[in-house]
This record gives sequence, structure tokens and C-alpha cells, in this order.
Amino acid sequence: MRIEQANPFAYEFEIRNTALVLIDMQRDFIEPGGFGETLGNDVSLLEAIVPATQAALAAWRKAGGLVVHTREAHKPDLSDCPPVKRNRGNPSLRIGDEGPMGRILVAGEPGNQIIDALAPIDGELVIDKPGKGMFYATGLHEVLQQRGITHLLFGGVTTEVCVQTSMREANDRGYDGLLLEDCTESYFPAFKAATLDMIRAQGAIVGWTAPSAALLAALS
Ligand code: C5J
Repeated sequence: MRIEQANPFAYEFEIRNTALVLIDMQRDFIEPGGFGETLGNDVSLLEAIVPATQAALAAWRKAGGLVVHTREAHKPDLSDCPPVKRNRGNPSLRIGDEGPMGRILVAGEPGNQIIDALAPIDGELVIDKPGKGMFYATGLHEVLQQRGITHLLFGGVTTEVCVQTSMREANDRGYDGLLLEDCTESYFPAFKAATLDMIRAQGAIVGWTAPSAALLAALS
């Protein structure tokens, strides 16, 4: 397969060696009334990518490709949450505190679930990650290697934090990554734009970007 419209140049992949990775599409970041909104963020920006992400997920499932969902999630006793992550700054709610949808960034809480529109189905990987990047303390690299995965298509939130960190981690581990431009979003549009530019700069120094329509066209 070849995505001709990818930036900065065409991206080639085989479905059997490629996974679609959706980063942290969890209720607390995306739904009105969740943690993201309590921080003063406009979550409608993030909600807007759901239809395109749903379409990409449906097409990828139909093609038979591997799907990986991640959640930014800590153990209930917070033993995997470094104190600096919990204590930094002066937020109204800290990790582990009771928020509008249960304890913030704690596994098993309602706000920590993937939104219904993108809910995982049988056979898909669901990775709880205590860091921003999807490889830190998750064992995911070994799982992907066992499955022969060499290429990763990315969507999810937020572009400049967990998505970019995961793409950079993937790049360092030897994966070719492509970020679906309309399947990722930030609470700060300028940060999204800068991240897309950074990823594909200097001859795809981190990876590629492409509109999801280009993936759908390649799969059709
Ligand atoms: C993610 C965050 N998922 N922004 N987390 O990007 O803290």
C-alpha cells in the first residue's frame, strides 16, 4: 500500500505489518463534564475529530489490521505515578483525586474508559500507560515485535503530548510512523500545527502525516 499524499513524501506500508494506534481517546479528555473541561479546556475541539477517527477505525478493522488503543492510566494505589507527575503545578484536581467522572487518570474509573464511539472490540490491544509515551513501562514494543509490526498509523489526543511522545518513542525503536492529521487534536490549535510540522520536518525526522481520507483511499 502507498499513501501518495503523505507528507513530506509517500508512505508505504503493508497491512499485516502495520497497527493503527489510537492514543488516549478517553472520556476524561474528550467528553464535556470530564477532567479536560475542569481544567478550562474547550473539549469541543477534541470531540470534533471523533467522526474522522471512527471512519479510519472502521476502515482499518474492515481491512483486518491490528488496532491498539491506549489510555493514560495509573494503578489505584498510584504506585506507578511518579510524585513529580502528581505534584507539579497548581491544578484544581490532581491525579488520583475524585473528579467529575471518578478518580483522575486511574484505571477502571468511568472517565478513564475509551469513548463509546471508539470502544475497543475483541482482538484489539488496550494498553494502560503510566507515562505520556506508549512504550514506557508497558511492554508494548515486545508485543508489537512478536506480531511483526514495523509500521504504525497514529491518531488520538493530545497531539503535542501523548501522541507526539509516542511517535518519537516509536521512531527511536525503529517503526515508521504516520500521524493521521484529522484524527488528532490538541486543546491548543497552534501546538497541533507545530507538532505536525515538527514530525515531518527534515525529511520525516520523526515520521509522516497525512489526511485520513488518503488512508481510506488506499484501503478502498
Ligand atoms: C495526553 C496529556 N494524553 N495531555 N495527556 O496527551 O496530559
